[in-house]
Amino acid sequence: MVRRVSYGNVFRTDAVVKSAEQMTAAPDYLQVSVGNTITLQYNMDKTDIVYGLGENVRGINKRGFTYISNCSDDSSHTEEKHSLYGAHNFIMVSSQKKMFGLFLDSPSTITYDIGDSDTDLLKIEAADSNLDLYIIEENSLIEIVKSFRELVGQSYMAPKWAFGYQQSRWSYMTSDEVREVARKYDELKFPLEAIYLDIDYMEAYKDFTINRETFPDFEQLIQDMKQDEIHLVPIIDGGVKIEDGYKIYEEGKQNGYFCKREDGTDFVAGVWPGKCHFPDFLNQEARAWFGEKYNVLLEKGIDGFWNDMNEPAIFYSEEGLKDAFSYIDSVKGENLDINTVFKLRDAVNNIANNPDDYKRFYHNVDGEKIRHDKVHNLFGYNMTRAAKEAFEKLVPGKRILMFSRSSAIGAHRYGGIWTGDNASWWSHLLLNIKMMPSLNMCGFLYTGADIGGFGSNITEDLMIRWLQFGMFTPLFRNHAAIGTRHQELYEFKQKDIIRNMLELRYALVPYLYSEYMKAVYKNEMMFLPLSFVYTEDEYVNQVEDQLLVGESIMIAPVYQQNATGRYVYLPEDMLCLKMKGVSEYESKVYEKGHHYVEAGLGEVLVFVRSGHILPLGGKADRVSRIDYNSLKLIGYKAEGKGYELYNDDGITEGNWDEKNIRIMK
Ligand code: MIG
Repeated sequence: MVRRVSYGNVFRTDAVVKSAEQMTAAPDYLQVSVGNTITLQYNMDKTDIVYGLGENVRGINKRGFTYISNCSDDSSHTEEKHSLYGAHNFIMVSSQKKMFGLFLDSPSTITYDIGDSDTDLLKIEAADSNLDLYIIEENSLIEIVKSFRELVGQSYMAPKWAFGYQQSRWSYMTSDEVREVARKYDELKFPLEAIYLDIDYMEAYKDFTINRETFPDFEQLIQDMKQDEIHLVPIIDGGVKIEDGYKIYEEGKQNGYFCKREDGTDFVAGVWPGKCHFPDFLNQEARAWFGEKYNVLLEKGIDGFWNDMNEPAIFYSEEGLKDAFSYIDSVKGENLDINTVFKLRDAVNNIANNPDDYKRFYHNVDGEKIRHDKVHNLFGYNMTRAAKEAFEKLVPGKRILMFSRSSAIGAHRYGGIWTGDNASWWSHLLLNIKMMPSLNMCGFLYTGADIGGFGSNITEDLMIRWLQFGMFTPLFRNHAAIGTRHQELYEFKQKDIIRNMLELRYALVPYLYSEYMKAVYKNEMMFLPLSFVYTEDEYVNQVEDQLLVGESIMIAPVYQQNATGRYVYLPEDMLCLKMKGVSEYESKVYEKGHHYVEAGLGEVLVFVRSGHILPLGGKADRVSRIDYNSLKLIGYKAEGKGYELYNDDGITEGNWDEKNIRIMK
């Protein structure tokens, strides 16, 4: 049951697509106080577990820290950070007495102090006192998630090809470099589905332009790649360069589509191209206008995009720069002591992503002028929406790959997300594992991290272990930052292991795509914590490094340097597949309980659940080349049981159709 309590005059985020029963007050177990802010408090028992909050640091059980919904461009995802790129305000409490979910529908900054200041208290504070609070009560966590997801609407549906392996780097600088990546993958018979174009394909970082010096044959490149069934996926940034004669700039200025200062002039922010304006994505007309621009690339044959810098990231504002320079001038020639030297450093450091800048510009929402900081968390969401709404007009019925860096709940209907600038650290592989179920709870199903890590230098063992987890995530993209060691898979020595892992991914696609599509249609999760399913088993509450992927399997990734195996907890007897490759694996039954399971560098552990079947394909180097007629079924205690395999053409947007289900026995 979903009920709603409204406080004040709520800004329409369009996160919710369904009505809910209206109540005048929140249930007794929540203490609510309303002033300039709204505070909700809940007294937790020692054993209460708190789930949700989507894209965030730390574990699956969020208890024991403070998380803040405030979309941030922060490329250092360390444990002490309170905010990443998304604002995912869905939280669930699971206690022995009671189980409930809350969705705070508000664009405001919201702080979740989950037993941080006081171990027994859950304290949620919304910085703005206008809020729609949804209370969701069901008999299980899975049902709470389902009710919540019905409330916010069906998740974005990615094309099937986007389940292939994708290679990215900031940046492949020229057309030749792109061709070389494709050639090297083909030479080694490494499967590959897409190559990414980061900011350098553009002319001077201007959205919807092509650098003709470095990509003179852009159109031919797309066609040649298409011949080889490789998709090119260009990046689109949130800021539009100020430059006379640049069409997007001229049109935006003329029509008043950019965010404005209080005095009505267009707000200026420094981003990649230097001085930029921000399209007013909260304005319907501006959204339609910007969205239509994707056609420049669609027309050339592009069918996938990633939206970046849409928190929005601001390197500096004109106002911020002025303040910084005037401070620098004021201390110039001084004998700088400990205080002044720190102030000087801060003056420079604070010009980027400064919260003051978010108070310096305004949106025009249906004629109403709204200061950005009040609706900050909706910017990336509405950039993605701009694209998706345009795709619906430009290429009706066709699925286009779209994922974003910044997001809020609501955006899950328009695109996927990637989890931003992680690093080549073992701890970030573990973070990737732990984040997946939380993202799924919030409706982000087409999602994944930069495999191998974005920042820092990769090592070979970390790359292989990361592939072994990433092979289960819908977005399976290797991406790295400029200046870091190259991590295209042909750079590594153990090529047979790597090829086997890529082939294994393609063999898993029939199952993964099936589970993904069912999760989309049925508002379910694809990645589940064990505790959501094995509800009678108390120990599983502590297991955060193993996950259920779909209905048939449990995975237990190795995420430690030099490890040649790991401890695994089995909540029931399962069949362990130790997979070296598509047809090379040992299988062994493990009983319920704790086990140490060996897994050498080339081996992936997949556990088939009792009463379930895992369908496995053969080798394929493109998604379209997967042979669905020769799927092998691996079952455990599954006599008389079947697996419902979902499959469709992978490119048409549609509705649930029983014809797409095949029972595999
Ligand atoms: O400030 O486009 O998260 O994936 O490679 C960095 C360059 C801007 C941040 C993205 C990253 C991308 C990078 N971008």
